[in-house]
Amino acid sequence: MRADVFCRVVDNYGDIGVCWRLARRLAHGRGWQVRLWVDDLDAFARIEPEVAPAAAQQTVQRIEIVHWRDPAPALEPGDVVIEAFACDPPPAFIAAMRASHPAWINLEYLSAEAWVESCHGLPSQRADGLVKHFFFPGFTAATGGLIREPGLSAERDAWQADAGAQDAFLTRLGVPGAALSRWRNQGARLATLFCYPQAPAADMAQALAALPGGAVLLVPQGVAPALDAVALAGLDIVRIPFVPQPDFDRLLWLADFNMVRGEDSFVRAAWAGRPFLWQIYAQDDAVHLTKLDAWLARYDLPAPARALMRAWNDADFAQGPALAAAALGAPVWQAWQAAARAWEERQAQLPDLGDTLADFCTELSKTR
Ligand code: TRH
Repeated sequence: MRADVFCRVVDNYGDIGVCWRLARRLAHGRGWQVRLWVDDLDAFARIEPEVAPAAAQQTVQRIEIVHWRDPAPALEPGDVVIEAFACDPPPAFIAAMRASHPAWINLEYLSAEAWVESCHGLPSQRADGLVKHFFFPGFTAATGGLIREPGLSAERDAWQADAGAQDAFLTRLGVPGAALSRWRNQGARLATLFCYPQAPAADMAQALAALPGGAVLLVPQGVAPALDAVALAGLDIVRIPFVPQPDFDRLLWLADFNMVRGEDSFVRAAWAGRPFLWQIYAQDDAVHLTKLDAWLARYDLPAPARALMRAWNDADFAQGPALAAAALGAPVWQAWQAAARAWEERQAQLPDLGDTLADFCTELSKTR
């Protein structure tokens, strides 16, 4: 199968993060010939350093990457066209699709809301004769599922068992020996922070510092700049570089506690099987809080952890430090760890989105 995947980087890294992961699943997992169209190669290069930002066309990890500019290069559509998040392929490309009639998918944003199940897979007939199908990621078997590579559990478990490799990795990221030793030998919690600017990061830093044993907090460059002015006795704040996606997974797998955001890092933190806080992407009219609650309703968390998750996404974090102290301290912490493992194990039973999407497209192609 030859697939064109279209990605417009609206903001941040999630759009390309999801598309790059999907492109690799289809190319490496299913042997598809994938062409990935991306409008912002600078953002792409931050999560995949093999990408050359100035190249009009290039091949990385057996995936053809096209810099999607205006006018778009005139290329023949493949068997499958996947547009991510309703990003609209170029008009000339759609005109060419009218001749070849590829399977056409709109990959939607992730949501735990119940209506997603009834919309997943629905066709939309266009006036020009083409049909677009809506494909929804999700948390149940009636959706497209979540991206999860087949070897993930084994790779993660081996990594989590290999303290030497973890230490070498953290040292390579610039984590000082003293911070490492604090985590390994003095009972400090190792946390990561990848959040939006409005996150109450300084308050959370206070809560981490107050933990028995304190904490080491790893923060990618540019994230939560206010932390640069924070100095607390119980907390080492360490700036780390942006890393390629596979290394970002390793980071999430080794930390005790991850604070993540958006869509892709949220799913990847869940796959770590460890407690995490999710900062959902804010939308107008607080629509995102409905989505957050829909997800919380599916995730059996101890009450203080649930309250902390809600507070982390609230404009008012007044109760946050007290909630963090309760959720990160014993015995809630142990219950949260167990809940994170249970959720991960349950979700791992569902098919991978790469497979469900590939199967869906293959079926559609038969009816072309
Ligand atoms: O960057 P995000 O906030 O992206 C978003 C936004 O919510 C966006 O509006 C929405 O359209 C999109 O998600 C789906 O957060 P997210 O989704 O977690 O994406 C970050 C990506 O960056 C993810 O693929 C992981 C990757 N990443 C690295 O590869 N290395 C790193 O060092 C870091 C910090 C992230």
